[in-house]
Amino acid sequence: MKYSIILASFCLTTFYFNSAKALDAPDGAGNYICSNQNQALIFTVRFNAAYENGLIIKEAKSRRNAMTFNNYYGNGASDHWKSGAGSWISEKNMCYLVLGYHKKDKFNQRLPFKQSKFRLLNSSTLGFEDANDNDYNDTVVEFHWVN
Ligand SMILES: [Ca+2]
Ligand SMILES: [Ca+2]
Repeated sequence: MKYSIILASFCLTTFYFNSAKALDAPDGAGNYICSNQNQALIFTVRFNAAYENGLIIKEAKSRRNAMTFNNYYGNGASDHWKSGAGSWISEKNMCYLVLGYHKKDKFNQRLPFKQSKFRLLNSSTLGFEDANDNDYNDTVVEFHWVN
């Protein structure tokens, strides 16, 4: 009994630290970004990819999809997606996770999405990679705080 409690707290602690690591940097250096009491965030998404790319902005706490973008929106991508390249303004006082996905093809309902690697290109730009050339420009999202 004692051991299972110790094991459970160990697992929870490990999980906490792993999640905390993934949710790096409250100042926006990472894919975890918060608006604040006075300022919303504006996200501007562009694509430079032949493969199907999707970008999902999730509310960090609820994991609810707040906004989704797809480079084949209106051109074959399923209508779960809300937009092609473009901008979206967040709520205030909310934290978001920005996640990129891609398929190894143009839109193709039979292929699964894979999560894309990302890199902070500068202090306000995240780039995602859908292949091996490591240009990290396949999906690019800029974010700024706005009043
Ligand atoms: Ca690339
Ligand atoms: Ca590219």
